[in-house]
Amino acid sequence: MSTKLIEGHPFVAYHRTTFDADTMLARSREMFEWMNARRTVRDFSKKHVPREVIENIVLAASTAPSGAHKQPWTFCIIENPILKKQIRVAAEKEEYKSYNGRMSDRWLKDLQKLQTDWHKPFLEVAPYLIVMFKRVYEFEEDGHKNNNYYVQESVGIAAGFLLQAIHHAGLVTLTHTPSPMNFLGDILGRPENEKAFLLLPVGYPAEECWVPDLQRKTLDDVAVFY
Ligand code: IYR
Repeated sequence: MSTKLIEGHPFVAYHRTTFDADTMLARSREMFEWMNARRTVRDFSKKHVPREVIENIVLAASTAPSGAHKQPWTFCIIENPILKKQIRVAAEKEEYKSYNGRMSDRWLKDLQKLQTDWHKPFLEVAPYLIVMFKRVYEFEEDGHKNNNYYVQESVGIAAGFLLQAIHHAGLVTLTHTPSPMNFLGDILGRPENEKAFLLLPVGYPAEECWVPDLQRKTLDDVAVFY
């Protein structure tokens, strides 16, 4: 591997496999079709998933680009049924308040097609919960705080990578956002520089698994070519 120093900083030569136009066309189409088959799932099986699969999925997510390569994220992986129960109870408490007063009528109406409510049984059924925390700042060795850069963007991209890795493994997930989410940091004993970002149950779909019949926007709906 060839390396060199630029202004004293190590660089490595980067070589990427490239493809001819036909191969690219086929690969890009296959990738789209594969991603288009992903659905958000709320009906999970209890079936065990090997821990190493989850480790690989998290490693894949952590390859996401991030501001100044700070990788400002922590993934908490919860298998312990007592913790899962605590998380379910706390999430349902917040969600109950959201569905019964905090969310607007328009919002509740928009959610009717998804048929969600404050009950969150999947938080105990799925074999794993992954909680993504964003690391708003880091504690330096001398104890002072340094903000990370583009934290929201970086963690959002890592979440996308995580979803893709979960889907690629043949598993399913849900981007669950109980609101407010502070209870997750409390239950998991996270440090004050970490704020909960997403809660994802991960596992196999239940044998009987239903998802809403949603259509995705077309290319014309979402893209403008200049
Ligand atoms: N966080 C709530 C409500 C909810 C909000 C949106 I926007 C959704 O797309 C789905 C659900 C819940 O998880 O039920």
